Amino acid sequence: MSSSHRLAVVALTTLLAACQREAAHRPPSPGPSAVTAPADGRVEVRVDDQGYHPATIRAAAGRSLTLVFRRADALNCGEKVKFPSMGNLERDLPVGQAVEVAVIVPASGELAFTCGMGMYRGSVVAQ
Ligand SMILES: [Cu+2]
Repeated sequence: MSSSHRLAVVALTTLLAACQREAAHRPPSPGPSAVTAPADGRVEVRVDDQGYHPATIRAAAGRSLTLVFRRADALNCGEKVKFPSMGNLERDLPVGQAVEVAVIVPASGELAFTCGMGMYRGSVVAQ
């Protein structure tokens, strides 16, 4: 194994360990963990070491929403957000910057989003 490969493995392992540690110590999340999308369809989602706030967004089936992700600090593993059911769409979330992702609420069920390693989880739930 080359040293750069070994470095990558160490970095990945460290990140994964941080994710798992956060998941294990996660207290009940502060504030509302679920919201109903407002009339204008813009939903602010804070990303911090407790995951996504809100983590559940309810909205009418088929409508368009704009999720506005804002990562609070670099001390969390939310540097990427992924949407597995949207062709694995992936966006970088630089600290403090608003990153908009346009989504369509599914006809039924939910549209999931996760951090890069799938530890933080959120969803848009059709209602
Ligand atoms: Cu993660």
